[in-house]
Amino acid sequence: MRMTVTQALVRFLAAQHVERDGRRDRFFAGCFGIFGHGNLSGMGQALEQHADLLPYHQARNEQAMVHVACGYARQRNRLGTFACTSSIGPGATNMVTGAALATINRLPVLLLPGDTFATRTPHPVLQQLEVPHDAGTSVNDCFRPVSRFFARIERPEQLVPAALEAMRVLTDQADTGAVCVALPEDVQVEAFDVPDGFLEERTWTIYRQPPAQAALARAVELIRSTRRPLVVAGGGVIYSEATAALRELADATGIPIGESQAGRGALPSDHPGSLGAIGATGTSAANRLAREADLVIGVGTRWSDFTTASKTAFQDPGVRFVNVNVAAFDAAKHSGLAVVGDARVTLEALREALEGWQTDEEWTRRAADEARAYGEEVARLVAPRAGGMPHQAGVIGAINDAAGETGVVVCAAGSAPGELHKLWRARDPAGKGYHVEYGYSCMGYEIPGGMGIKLAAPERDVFVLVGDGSYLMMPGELATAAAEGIGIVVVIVDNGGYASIGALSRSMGAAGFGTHYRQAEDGGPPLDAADGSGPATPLRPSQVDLAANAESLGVRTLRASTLEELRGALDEARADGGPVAVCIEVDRYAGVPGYESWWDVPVAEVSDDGAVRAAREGYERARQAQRAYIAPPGGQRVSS
Ligand SMILES: Cc1ncc(C[n+]2csc(CCOP(=O)(O)OP(=O)(O)O)c2C)c(N)n1
Ligand SMILES: [Mg+2]
Repeated sequence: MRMTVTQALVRFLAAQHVERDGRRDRFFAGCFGIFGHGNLSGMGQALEQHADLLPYHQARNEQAMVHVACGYARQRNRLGTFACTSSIGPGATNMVTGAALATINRLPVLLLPGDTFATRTPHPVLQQLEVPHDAGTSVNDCFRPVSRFFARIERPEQLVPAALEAMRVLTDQADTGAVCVALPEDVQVEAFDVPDGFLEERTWTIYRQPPAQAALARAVELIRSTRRPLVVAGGGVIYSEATAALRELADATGIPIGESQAGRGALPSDHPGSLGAIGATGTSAANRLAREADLVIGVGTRWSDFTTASKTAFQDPGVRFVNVNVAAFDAAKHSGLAVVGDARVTLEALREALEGWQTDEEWTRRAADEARAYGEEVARLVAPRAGGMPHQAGVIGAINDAAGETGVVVCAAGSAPGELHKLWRARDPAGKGYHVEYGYSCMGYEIPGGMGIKLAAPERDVFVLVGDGSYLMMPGELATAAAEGIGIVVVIVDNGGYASIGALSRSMGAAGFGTHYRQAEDGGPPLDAADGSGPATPLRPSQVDLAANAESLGVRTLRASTLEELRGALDEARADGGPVAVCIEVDRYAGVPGYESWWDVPVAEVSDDGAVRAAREGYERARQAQRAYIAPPGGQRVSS
């Protein structure tokens, strides 16, 4: 049949399905887009013509629409996503940040930026980058390093292989991430004879890859030979729907479980083997056991520096790693014994092979004792404080209660991700109640990410926890939530700027330089007191009214000044059904402490400032604990 490239593409997208464990669903829930001359007459025309096949949603910012797709994809365990169409130039490059986020977090999103004319006849067109030495380069080449597959459709026929390749990558659990198919504006509207079969319904089956028997056998042998094994659960456990298998392994063997940011909630917090967060933002329970573990079994984790506390978390001189991962790239990290396979199948196989074996009783008991003690610490931290402003930990406690068993909390950057990692009590057995984007930790992800989650799981309450800094980076998508009636609850926490970076700055011997929104009363730079107790000099009142801002975007807005008012506002917001913003000011200086952990951020080696020199000394001391984890998996003790 003869149709334009974009008409064929829209019909193709509507016909794609994905299947796992016998469950089959459409892969694309719809297409988000913002139109300009680079996609209006192509993608825009096709989406209008086929509105019944692929629903179109208008976004307010191209970066945000990629975040919506990511939030959706993560909530659906990567079994669905949105396509995103943009014009050429700035509309396209606005999506580059979203693409990086998707690829780093291994979340499938399909990006369809417009591109300059394939014929090059009218060049240079509006918004075109001219590269004197390379006629084939456009701004869309920025997508190459942040995409798992990139194609530019320079002839209509190229659509067919490119679309099929795009689908293979999007549905490949090891390879998935951003896929970019750049569409020159002239090619978008060109007609061609679409080959038979291209538009037929197609199902991409995700098979659960079993581990190699020999690798499994070695892993079992290694586990049996150790006394203090520890599992670190990553996002892969949740994506693979392996939370029940993880729990069964923990029950059968007594091996305790720590969790990365993406893996948080893989085991409910009330399980005796649940150590909760591990690493730089880890709990005392997880970090104490990590320090002594002689075998670390990473499941579906990519071992970011936060998870390993910059390679200081595991201190046993002979510590070894087993990495269960569907991606060989991650399975090989830390010179681990690579067990390449699906998390669920592999965890089930491990449990079977370890039948009757249990880890050292004393180790399991210690884990349970530490976990219980830390649970008491959490209750203390989230409890309201006497007098003064509310603290963010209290806000987290209130959201945790409002979320109950099935609500979802969403966050990405600032001080809240670390506090959530430490404080959240995970209750959903499938691990879908905790959604902190910490691969890219992208300010501005929170609101559109939350919208994507709500679109994927309308039956769940979605609580977006966003700092004032992150809010100001991307408030505009609230207008989309209002227009489309996407009922998220957005809790805006105002602490006068970048509290997290301010605290980091103080730890470097600086004084929160460049992290305040408010100005100092004396006209000098707004700085913190060295001990972190407050500002160095009084600050002027804030000129920004975030609640008024949210309200102006068409969202019902509630103001809370105490934790009790916040709890009431959260109940009211949940009952509302539409999007609601809840604003609360909190004490910028009341953070949750770290628990025997470290994060490698380098300090100036020379400085005139004594505080910086002292910070450097502390840094050099802390760095002594850093390890390489490079000993061969079957080899001798790790020396450094
Ligand atoms: C897009 C982007 N720019 C910069 C950063 C670095 N950064 C991390 S947290 C942060 C401040 C966040 O401020 P806010 O949302 O108010 O949270 P708070 O630190 O106050 O808790 C900054 C600038 C980032 N993560 N993302
Ligand atoms: Mg802030």
